[in-house]
Amino acid sequence: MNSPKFLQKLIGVMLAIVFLAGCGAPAATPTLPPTFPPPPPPTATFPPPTIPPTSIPPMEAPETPKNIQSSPTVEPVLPARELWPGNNHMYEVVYVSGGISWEAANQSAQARGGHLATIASEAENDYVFSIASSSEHREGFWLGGYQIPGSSEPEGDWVWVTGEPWSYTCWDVGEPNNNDIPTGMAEERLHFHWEDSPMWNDLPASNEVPHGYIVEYE
Ligand SMILES: [Ca+2]
Ligand SMILES: [Ca+2]
Repeated sequence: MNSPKFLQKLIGVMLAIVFLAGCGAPAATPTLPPTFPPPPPPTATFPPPTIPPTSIPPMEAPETPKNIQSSPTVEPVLPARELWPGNNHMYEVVYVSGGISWEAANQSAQARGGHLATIASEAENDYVFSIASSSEHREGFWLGGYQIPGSSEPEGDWVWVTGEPWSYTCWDVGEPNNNDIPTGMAEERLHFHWEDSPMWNDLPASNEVPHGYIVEYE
């Protein structure tokens, strides 16, 4: 019974069994965990928000600084005009922050209906100085005196813009000196030398250091 043929058949049957066992229905593919996390669910897309035009405030033009002006600031220092009982004239102090020349001040005073203040007496000088003075030691305000061209220097032929007599003077010590320091220019216009002094000085007509003038209304 244990012939080679029998053994061969036995081996063949066993191989067939093994073959069928290994080659039967394909084994189910093992479920492997995903290598990468699943993609996130698509996010909902929303249209860009729309803002009603009415909710957007209109662009406003930049505000112009009120304290910056292209021309000199002209403003009265005191209540518009003051009456001096000494002659019943009105006086007005006009402050020009950037300075002003005598010629410009003279024209401005006339445009206001008056003239640069003319001083006929010590009482008038004291009064006019009292309304124009301050504790600041700066060049004082223009007055209505000037020197006729070609006059003898430094004191010859000073006159008032009104033509009234040049009878009273209140020159500061050493003035008039007809010498603008440091330019050396001739001086032929009148002003209070300093804000804190009633004394006078002569200055060039083009000088713009005085920061105001005094108008007299008759
Ligand atoms: Ca002079
Ligand atoms: Ca002078």
